[in-house]
Amino acid sequence: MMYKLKKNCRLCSNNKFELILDLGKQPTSNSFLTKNQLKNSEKKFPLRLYICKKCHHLQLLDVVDKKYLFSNYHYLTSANKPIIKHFQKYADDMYKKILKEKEKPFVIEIGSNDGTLLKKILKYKVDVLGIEPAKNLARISRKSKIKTQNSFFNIDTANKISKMKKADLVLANNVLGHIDNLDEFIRGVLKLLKDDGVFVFEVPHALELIKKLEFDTIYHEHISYFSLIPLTKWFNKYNLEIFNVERKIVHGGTIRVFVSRKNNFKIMKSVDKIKSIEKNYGMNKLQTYRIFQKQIYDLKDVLNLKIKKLKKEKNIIFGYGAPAKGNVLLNFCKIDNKILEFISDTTVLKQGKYTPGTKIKIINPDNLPKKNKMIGLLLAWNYKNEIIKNEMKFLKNGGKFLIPIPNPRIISK
Ligand code: DWN
Repeated sequence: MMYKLKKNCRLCSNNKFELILDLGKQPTSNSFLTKNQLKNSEKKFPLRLYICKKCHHLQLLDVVDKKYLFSNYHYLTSANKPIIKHFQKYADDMYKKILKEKEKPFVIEIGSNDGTLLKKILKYKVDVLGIEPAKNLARISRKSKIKTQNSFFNIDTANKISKMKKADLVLANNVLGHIDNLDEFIRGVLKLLKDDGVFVFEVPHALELIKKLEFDTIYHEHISYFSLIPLTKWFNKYNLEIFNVERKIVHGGTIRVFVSRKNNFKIMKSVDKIKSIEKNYGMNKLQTYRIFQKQIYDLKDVLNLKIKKLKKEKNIIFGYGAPAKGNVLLNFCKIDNKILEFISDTTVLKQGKYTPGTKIKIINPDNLPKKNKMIGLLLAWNYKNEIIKNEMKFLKNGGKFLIPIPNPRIISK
């Protein structure tokens, strides 16, 4: 079964929703194509964001089978230098805040990707275990001497591991949003954790998505889009509480959430602070999302008009970065290989392949033609600052960037 329609909210089980944004039928955004696959027809699925009318949790109800999404995965944590830096600080922070005082601490990361974070935690002489469903990524992680179980995380995996050893710290970064059955997931985490263990996870913050119009981060892998208020009620059902939250700038704005069994830790001011920011922005008001929907359709029109004008002025427009989110934007705005000549990307796994739905060839940035009037549509806009710093020569030679989110605009030297 490749696809199913969910009927109940993943956090509160309510069955009343409001459709917030319909991005049309799209291919899954990490299904990059080989040259031979170009002639085949592509599987497309509805991509629609809903809000639960009871707890206001944002989620997809069109669920694509996780084996189809994750068994051979193109996203490599280590392909992005800014993320490697982010995970270095993350590892230092976990050691200082949670692991330093522990005797022989044990850390488990669910969705450990290529082991980038666990490799940095390992340096603190901490026992680590990765759980990663994608074969290609588990293989890379093991090469870095990270004990890695190649499987999806579920209650059976949790039972087997917890019989051997319980964890002081369970991590899950950009994973919770990918989980269809969150209740089974958290029951599994509870099995892994020592009584005073801590569950730390990082997820894109739904507030940033709505506020900064980050509609391209809505894709089939991302089933849930989290805010603190609905999460707090959900954790309460499991005798868990959020005792700290930190806002991070990566991936368009994420929250790092610290959870433990009730009364293990003093609840920090950061929790109420972020809840009030969510409330003040109207994250629990349907009107907020009706405005968001109109803003996205306006953004699409402005971007397409800008591109049309740039093409008319004989500019060469190419895609800069081939992130999963880039494919959502390209398919929703109908920007295909007739508009973008190619896309450059540093991920070797993606080079030589083609984007799903729009069939644009992905090239190594070293092969970017040195021509005048080159304009890079910055699909990897979440790394704008780092990329501009690295591409000063491109800008000095007259190159420009077209930043699509939150308002389409040109950046030049
Ligand atoms: O949730 C997820 C997020 C965390 O990462 C995953 N489901 C999938 C993935 O989403 P993404 O593909 O949108 O992630 P990135 O990290 O925004 O992708 C950036 C892309 O841009 C990569 O393919 C690498 C490329 N890149 C580049 O070509 N030049 C990145 C940088 C920094 C560069 O200088």
